[in-house]
Amino acid sequence: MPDSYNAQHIQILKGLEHVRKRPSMYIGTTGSEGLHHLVYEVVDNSIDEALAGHCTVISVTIEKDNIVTVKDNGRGIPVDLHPLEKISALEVVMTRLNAGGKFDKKSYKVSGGLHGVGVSVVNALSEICEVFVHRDGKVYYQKYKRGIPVKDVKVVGESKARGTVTRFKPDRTIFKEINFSFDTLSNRLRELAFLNKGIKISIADERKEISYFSF
Ligand code: 0RA
Repeated sequence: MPDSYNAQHIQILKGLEHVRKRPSMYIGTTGSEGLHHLVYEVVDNSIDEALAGHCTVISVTIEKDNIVTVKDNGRGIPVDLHPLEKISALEVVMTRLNAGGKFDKKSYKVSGGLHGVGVSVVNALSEICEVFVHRDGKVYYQKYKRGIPVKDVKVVGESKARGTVTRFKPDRTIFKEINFSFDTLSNRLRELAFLNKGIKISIADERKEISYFSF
């Protein structure tokens, strides 16, 4: 159904465009708070997976150039092809507003205080975003520029592990500054670790010599 695919595709582009035009509607500010909110949004998805009983470890790494990687050992975002739309569920989650990580959101949002706007908003506000899904013995991968997939989801390797790795670089044309604060992020993650006992949460800062915390 190429027509409906096109209609769907246009809706997705419109959604991403709206996020980029009115970012504060989705993340509050384009200052430091909004910037850090991107990380919380991604981490929240992993916490949801932990609350569903499938994830025990979450790690956050601030890489050089203010690229953030969030890794969890959950089931991995589903990658199966949508029967009608013929695109991967991963692509749907990453590009469609409100698709979120979970299809039933209400029961999961316990991890605290955020709008829960979904990872597609983070994707739309990132210059580059990449997702690696370890599932069914394989590593699935997709890359996005400003929220738009560069290619279809593809298998890039084999893996015995399970989980999701989301790596993103905030778009400096959207944010006033893209410098992440290790203190701000580690304080928030410490709180999340306290609120969600049983999940191992850690943060590393590769911009400096060595800064690493585990909660
Ligand atoms: C939807 C369904 C399933 C897992 C997830 C979403 C999921 C999302 C995120 C986001 C970050 N980490 C995540 N881990 C899992 C369950 C799929 C299944 O039934 O196997």
